[in-house]
Amino acid sequence: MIWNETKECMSRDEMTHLQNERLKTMLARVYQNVPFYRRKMQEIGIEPGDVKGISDLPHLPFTTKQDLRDNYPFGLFAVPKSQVVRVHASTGTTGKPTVVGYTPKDIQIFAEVVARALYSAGATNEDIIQVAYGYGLFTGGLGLHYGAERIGAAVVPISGGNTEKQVQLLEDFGSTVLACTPSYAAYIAETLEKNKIDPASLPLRTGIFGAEPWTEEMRLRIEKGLAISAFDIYGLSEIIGPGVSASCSAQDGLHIAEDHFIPEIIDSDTLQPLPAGSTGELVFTAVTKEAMPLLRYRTRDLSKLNPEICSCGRTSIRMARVFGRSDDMLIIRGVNVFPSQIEAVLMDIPEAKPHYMLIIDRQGTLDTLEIQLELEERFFSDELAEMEQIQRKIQHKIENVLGLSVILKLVEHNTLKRSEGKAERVIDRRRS
Ligand code: DLL
Repeated sequence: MIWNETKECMSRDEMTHLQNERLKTMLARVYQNVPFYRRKMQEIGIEPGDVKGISDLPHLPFTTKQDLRDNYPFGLFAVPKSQVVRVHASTGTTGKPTVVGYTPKDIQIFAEVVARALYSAGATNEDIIQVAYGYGLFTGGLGLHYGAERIGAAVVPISGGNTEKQVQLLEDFGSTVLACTPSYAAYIAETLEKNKIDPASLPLRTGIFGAEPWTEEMRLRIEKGLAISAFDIYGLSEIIGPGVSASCSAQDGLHIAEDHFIPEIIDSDTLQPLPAGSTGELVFTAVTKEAMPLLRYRTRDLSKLNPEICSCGRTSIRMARVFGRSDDMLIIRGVNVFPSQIEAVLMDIPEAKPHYMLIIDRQGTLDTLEIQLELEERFFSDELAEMEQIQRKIQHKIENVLGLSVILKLVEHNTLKRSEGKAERVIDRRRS
């Protein structure tokens, strides 16, 4: 089902025309209203009138998270504060949070793009959507909330946490759609199992998960654990929040709402645009946002773009599942690994639970990677020999795929911290 066929199924020519017009309007607005952008454009001698359309994007300046911090809190707003009706912020681990603002029209666009994502996951006004993303400064809760209301579904705004209550409402209210992070979905699935509730007996049928990297292997795990179909939703506060893109029934990439957010893939080192199909850093230009339109925002997220028309009927460009951020890459004894590569191996091992931690340390001059992994209880044994055998088997598999020796610690059930929001699975002791 397609929420907005006019916009999601445009011909490429129509889409390019729309993007060209919207980009020109946006540039004129930011040049006029945001001193930061006027200065940046003056520095390179470009005026809005010089830009003919999206083919000129590579000549325009980037925006980075640091630019948002330097203009904290409201310095990049393109409208007077009287027109701003909401702010969100991403906490970030270091430094000041990044703040984003919305006008009433921005809130409408936000609801529209999340509505598209929900439809794309098969949700309709018949559904009861349990929103277990955090509500608050984080965009997940309110973003999904407004999108769910837009399609006319019944929203259960439970927010994140309180897992026993989540399970109770899944049973009592018969929620049909669950929206939360994939790591929290895995925790909810485990709680069902603990409470001896057969997921297939629940009305729950669909999940819309995102806000953190996850793998296809994890998606299959969650589908099984909750007896649902699971879909990927991507977004970031700086661009709008969730709904920048979402996967569809084809399960082959995420359709970008490119009438609002124009994507590019660049090489993070040379900053040059890469052709479709190459892996690199995602960059978005938010052309319709009123309060805080960003020009060529560098997301640090790694993906690739696929312009082929999808079997679902949407013509919008697709991005591959984000497998990590450029700053997530671990360099261990000279080998580059992304946590998601490790997850893919672990989730392919039947004995492994979807709960693991990666601990990187340095012994002398040597980096070490310790993987702590919980085992399915039925595989846990008092027999040392049996445990050693499982341990060797898993370790061998990981080392084979990663080309890196690791320390594998099989830990007892419930040892590792469960995630109720964005999972934190990496501790890098080399940095402390
Ligand atoms: O996480 C918005 C969101 C809420 C998306 C709910 C999906 C669902 P931020 O807190 O600003 O916003 O974090 C944005 O999270 O740059 C990615 O690194 C990561 N991320 C978001 N969605 C995905 C996803 C929200 N589906 C940052 N897959 C982004 C992988 C994701 N990473």
